[in-house]
Amino acid sequence: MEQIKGKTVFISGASSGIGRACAESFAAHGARIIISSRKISSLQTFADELGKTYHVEVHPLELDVTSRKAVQTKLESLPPEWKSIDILINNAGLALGMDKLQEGDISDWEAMIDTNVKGLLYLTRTIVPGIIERGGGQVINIGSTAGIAAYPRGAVYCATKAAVKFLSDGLRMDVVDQPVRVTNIQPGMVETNFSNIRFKGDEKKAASVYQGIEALKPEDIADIALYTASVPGHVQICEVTVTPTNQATMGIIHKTS
Ligand code: 8X3
Repeated sequence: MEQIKGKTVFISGASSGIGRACAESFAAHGARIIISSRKISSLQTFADELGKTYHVEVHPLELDVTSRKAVQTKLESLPPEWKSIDILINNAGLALGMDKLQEGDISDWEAMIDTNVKGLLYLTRTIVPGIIERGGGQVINIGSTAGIAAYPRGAVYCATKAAVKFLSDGLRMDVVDQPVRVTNIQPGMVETNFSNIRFKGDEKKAASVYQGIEALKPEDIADIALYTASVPGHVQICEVTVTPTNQATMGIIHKTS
């Protein structure tokens, strides 16, 4: 198995949900972690907790991935001991609104495209050349089952996740002659603040998404990310699609209530 211990892992959107769970699981296996998020306040406390619990180094980085300039300058100005990133986890992403396309809020679309697609691209473009130069590593993108098939009132979100799938596939082709693995993890329903953000704080609506079904937990996705990074170096897990047992597709969900 590949050694996680001592690897430097960069995680975007690490202050909550899947990103936070990935930080925990990689730290628990001895990785050094750069946790990045727009909100530095919660990151600092989380960094301290991780460092204390797992005795690993953690570097919190305030970063808005939608800003091309910020991605470039903040990555360039990382302290030297944090510059050699081995694993990039492109997790930052969001859904906003559930409107018919013809009635959609254009600023919601822009926020999703800027974060889920452009943010992922900016980080990939900035970090992958160094990964290649240093002799290899891995990019783990957090896609979605929404990237496999569209669903009503989700066209733009689904399109951004389809972009994540094709950017993963394309990058895998472009680094095929390098020891760089590219993995796209496509989760179905995961209980995080995803729906709360999508429904802009309407907690009732958000809670109803997960009522009557045992949704995936962020830790389930983090376990998979860790597994894909732990398999031997000659093994590339290209894509993982994972849903709760009672979810077959976005539209086919068995709920008990
Ligand atoms: C989240 C999955 O089905 O809510 O990426 O769009 S879904």
